[in-house]
Amino acid sequence: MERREVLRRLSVGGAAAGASLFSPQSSAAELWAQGAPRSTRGLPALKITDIKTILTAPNGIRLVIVKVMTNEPGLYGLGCATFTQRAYVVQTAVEQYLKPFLIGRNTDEIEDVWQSSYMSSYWRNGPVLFNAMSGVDMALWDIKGKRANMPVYQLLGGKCRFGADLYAHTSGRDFQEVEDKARQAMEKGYRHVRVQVAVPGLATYGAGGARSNAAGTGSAAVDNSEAIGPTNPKAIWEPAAYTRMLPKLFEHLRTKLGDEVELLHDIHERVSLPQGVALCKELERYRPYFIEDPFPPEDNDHFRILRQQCSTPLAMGELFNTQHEYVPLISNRLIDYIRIHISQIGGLTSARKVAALSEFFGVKTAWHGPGDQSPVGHAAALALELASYNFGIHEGALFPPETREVFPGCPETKNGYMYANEAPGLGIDVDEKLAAKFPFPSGTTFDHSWGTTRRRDGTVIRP
Ligand code: GCO
Ligand code: MG
Repeated sequence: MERREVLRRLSVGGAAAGASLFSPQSSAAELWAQGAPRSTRGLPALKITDIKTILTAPNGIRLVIVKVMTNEPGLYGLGCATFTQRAYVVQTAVEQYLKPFLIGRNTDEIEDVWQSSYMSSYWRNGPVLFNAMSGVDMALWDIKGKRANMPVYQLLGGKCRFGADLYAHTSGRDFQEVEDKARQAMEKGYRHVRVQVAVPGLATYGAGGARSNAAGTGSAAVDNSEAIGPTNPKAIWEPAAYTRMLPKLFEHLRTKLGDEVELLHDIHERVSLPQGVALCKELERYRPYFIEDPFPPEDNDHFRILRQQCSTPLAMGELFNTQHEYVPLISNRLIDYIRIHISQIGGLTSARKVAALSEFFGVKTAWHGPGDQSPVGHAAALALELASYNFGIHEGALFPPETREVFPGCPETKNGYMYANEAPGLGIDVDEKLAAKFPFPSGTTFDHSWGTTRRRDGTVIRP
């Protein structure tokens, strides 16, 4: 189309703005202001009037929820900004920095709110700032969905599956206990189970020890009365015994449970490069659905070496913040599942781009969804999963009764699937009065079991 014709059509659309519209003298700001009314045609203009955080721990886990209020009475959005180990810093980032910057902004402009928030500090992204932005971002998608009277998955392209396959968490002190728990999950309809087993005498991730809950979310109450340090670690970890034991667990489970069930495992970045390669090679014959986080993000280049050695499917990403970390792994086809934490990378606006990019490189989504992702975050992940062709699996966190009461509209789980509840927006609410009845655990600002796992010689290691 001719430039003159474009300008003519735009001028007709914006007749109210007068003859000066798009004149060569107009500043970018004027053009922007003149364009705004057209973008909300048919709907009243909606502005952000307030933003706040709701801190609650119905399950003993420190959740941070962001609530974005608008000038339409009763219309607000919710997002998840949870970062359990630094929750109060996220609260400050939302309330002291994003709130004053965003009040008065048009709620429709989700992409622009994201980009301008991103550029509102010279040093960008990272934990805390991105958690805060994720919370606001999800809340704006929630508002847009409510405004359109549609579930968010509709705005993202509409359903391409009826529900999201879930994996159950199972863990045990020994092989038998893991097998029993896996069977229980399978009886409930799960087709995928994550299996973690304790290594005697060691603080094994996900199976008791340093953090004793199954999801390893760090919510276990910790006694901080004595000084923890190199000579008095809270938990000991040595990888050798674990790398010898894990293939035996898979052998046991394949023999007892058969071939049909999909088995998953999280290494939690606790082995060296040669150990990770050897382990993934050995596990290949048991056909795991995926092996997660063999290495930390700091060692991203290890994946190139591992990838050449075996066909074991690899999942990676819950610790990533920014595209510098994950784009090379995706575009070089070095992983099979991207496990980014949506409440960590900037919300749905970032995640939908990651999902689209991943599809073109044969990488599926397996968004991080442990107990320290709030149900609001799970609802956001689910919306994207229902609309993404390259969805792989949803990490199945259980929502205990207290959590369900605090968050009416929690996604439903049945037969190993998670279902959207079909309400407009993210479909989930928060009962603020009830949330206030579950304050953060008192004593410390986070569980000091983090940062206290050590080798036998006292060297501190990753959790
Ligand atoms: C997982 C994760 C979690 C993390 C936790 C950290 O795969 O579910 O590894 O269990 O350890 O989210 O706070
Ligand atoms: Mg993990």
